[in-house]
Amino acid sequence: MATIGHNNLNAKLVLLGDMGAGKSSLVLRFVKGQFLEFQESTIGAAFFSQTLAVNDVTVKFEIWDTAGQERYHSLAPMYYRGAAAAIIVYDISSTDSFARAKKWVQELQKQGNPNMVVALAGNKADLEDKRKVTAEVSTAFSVIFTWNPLASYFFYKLSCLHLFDG
Ligand SMILES: Nc1nc2c(ncn2[C@@H]2O[C@H](COP(=O)(O)OP(=O)(O)O)[C@@H](O)[C@H]2O)c(=O)[nH]1
Ligand SMILES: [Mg+2]
Repeated sequence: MATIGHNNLNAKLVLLGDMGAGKSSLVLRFVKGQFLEFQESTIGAAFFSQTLAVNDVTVKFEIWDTAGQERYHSLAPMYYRGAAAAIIVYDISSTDSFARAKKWVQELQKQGNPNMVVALAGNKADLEDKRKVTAEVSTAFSVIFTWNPLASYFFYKLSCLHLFDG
């Protein structure tokens, strides 16, 4: 949940998505501005924080980077419960990762905080020539729409390989 102090806001952010989609890479970009070609798999979940100044408010993101493997699935509610925002990451070159992303949308719909800001991130945009996921994005969105028309939701096409470069 986002909590406000004197011009300070703490926001819990959770990353969900299939193993290998690029969740840890996205966090590494956001927190350190780096990219690792051989990013190690996350075990369980990892915690990071990043503070940003937005206008005259300081936002401290408390970030939970989850593992993605099915065997850790039962732990996920611990991380998304009370989160102000969730980023569901998939790999545009993997239909399996997109199927998994849709499952996360449905799980948040059933069990997540209804005011949560949800972003769907189609990662590895640099692999455009290997793209497998195209117009299907709208199907995931129709779920979010019917879930809560007042909630905020976003879609990003991104590449951790190039993100924030230059
Ligand atoms: N080409 C490309 N590879 C990426 C991108 N983002 C992540 N990767 C690679 O994909 C693999 C899995 O990334 P990782 O962040 O560990 O995925 P996670 O399991 O979702 O945390 C790693 O080898 C990354 O280097 C991207 O935007 N483009
Ligand atoms: Mg990871």
